[in-house]
Amino acid sequence: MKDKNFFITTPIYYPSGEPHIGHAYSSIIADVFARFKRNDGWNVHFLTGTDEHGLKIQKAAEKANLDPLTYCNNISKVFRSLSKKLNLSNDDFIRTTEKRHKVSVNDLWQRLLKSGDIYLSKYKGWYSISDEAYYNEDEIIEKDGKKVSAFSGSLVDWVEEESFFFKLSSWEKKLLEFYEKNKKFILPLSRRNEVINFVKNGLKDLSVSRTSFTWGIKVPNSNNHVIYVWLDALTNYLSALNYPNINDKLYKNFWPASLHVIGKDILRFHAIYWPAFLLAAKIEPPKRIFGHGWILSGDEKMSKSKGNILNPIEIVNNYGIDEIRYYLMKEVSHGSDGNISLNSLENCINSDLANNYGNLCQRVFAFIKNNCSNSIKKNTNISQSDKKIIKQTFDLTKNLRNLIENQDLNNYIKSVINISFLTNKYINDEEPWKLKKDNIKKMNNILHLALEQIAKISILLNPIIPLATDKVLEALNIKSELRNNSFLDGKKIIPDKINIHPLNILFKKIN
Ligand code: ME8
Repeated sequence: MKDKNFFITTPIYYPSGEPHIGHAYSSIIADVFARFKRNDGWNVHFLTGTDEHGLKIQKAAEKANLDPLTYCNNISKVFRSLSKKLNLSNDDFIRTTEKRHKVSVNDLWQRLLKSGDIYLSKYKGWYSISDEAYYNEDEIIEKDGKKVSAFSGSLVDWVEEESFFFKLSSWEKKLLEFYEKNKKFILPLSRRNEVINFVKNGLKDLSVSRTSFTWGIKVPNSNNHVIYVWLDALTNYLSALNYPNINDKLYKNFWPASLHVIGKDILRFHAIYWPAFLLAAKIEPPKRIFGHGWILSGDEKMSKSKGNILNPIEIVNNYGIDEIRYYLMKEVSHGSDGNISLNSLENCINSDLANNYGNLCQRVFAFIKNNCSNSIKKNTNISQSDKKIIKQTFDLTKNLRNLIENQDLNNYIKSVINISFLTNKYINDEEPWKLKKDNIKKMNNILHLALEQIAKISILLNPIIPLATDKVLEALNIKSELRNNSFLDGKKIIPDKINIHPLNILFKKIN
């Protein structure tokens, strides 16, 4: 069933230095969507990888005194191990130095040549090695006597060289029609407007090959040109599905991609160049580009060149992976930029994870262990306050799929953590500990409902904090194949009589 297939990607990372928290942020967002979709019964293919060609990498290799491939072999491994450290559930990790990728880029190039969209000329203009991007004259400013991109602040060099060009200018109208027809191709909407305005201002043809260095995929039938690293890199999304073999199962099931998660700094490449290349090659463009904001340190984007990097591995080692995943997904507003700090990370762990969700699980499991020998049986009488919390939970869950559909993770998490808050309040109000002597039936009902609530919250938080929620679902004796979102369609999760296992502390409070 083609409709139930979901292909989601992260950007492929430049292995030009150590990974930082911005990389982790892009990856975790994509991982949360991948996990939610799996829990929602979709056949998911989740891709990440490394972007290994171009001048930026060639220079980084020279600096490290290594040939580019050895250099990339080393650093690509670091990114691969980061994906483990972040508990990413990726199905594949692609490297642009792999053969499957080169075959794919070659084929795309030939198609663009055949369709008449590529011609040979000369490039004269600005280029930023750090962004691997060409900039127009009106996008350049002077800072401390140096020419930099007004957009990114990166240094630019003047370049004059023979180059193949892609006829981007001829795709202007068709791109605008495409955006109009696919209103949610770019989210959030502020980014969509940004892109549309840029295109309306006029597109120039794009230089898609370089001759002043060699580290890249060679232009077919040309000795001295290598393919522009962005045309090369974007194609990874096709290579991983075994394009150009369009009869391959992966390609058939998963192209067009459902969602490319990217940072706003690489929006132009994904939302303008990529659909233009694909339309020209007569390949269907992806369905959605989601451009998240930047993680800031002070007021600046965190990046290697600015030297203000938080190391994700250190943070994971100090605080735990679920903790950092939850914090980044809840507190950094996904559409806009967000400041992060260890102080607000600690506050978030304490208030939401330790005091709210963690406490809810702990108190209910401990009470059932101490008073009911780990076993609870529901009976039919249901009280007004039971009805109330069931209704509140239903109201908070009915829009969750829609929030995920629109990449609104912040509000998704707020709704789910609110259910946990309301469940804690329900227990406080119902005071099951007072019913131990006289009304064991009612006490059992309250605890049963509390467990059902915990199961729901745990399944809904599972994409964000997989380790902790798996422990809870395990302790609830819920088989892994039943840990899915079908309760959103009205299915019950736990049986009327349930035996549970003791649960250890999930989140330690930070003092
Ligand atoms: O752009 N805050 O790779 P990259 C949030 N190779 N996100 C950030 C960030 C920050 N401070 N810093 C970086 C590339 N990112 C290309 C991608 S895809 C065909 C090629 C995000 O390693 C950035 O926005 O420079 C991007 O989404 C990702 O990290 C990879 O950045």
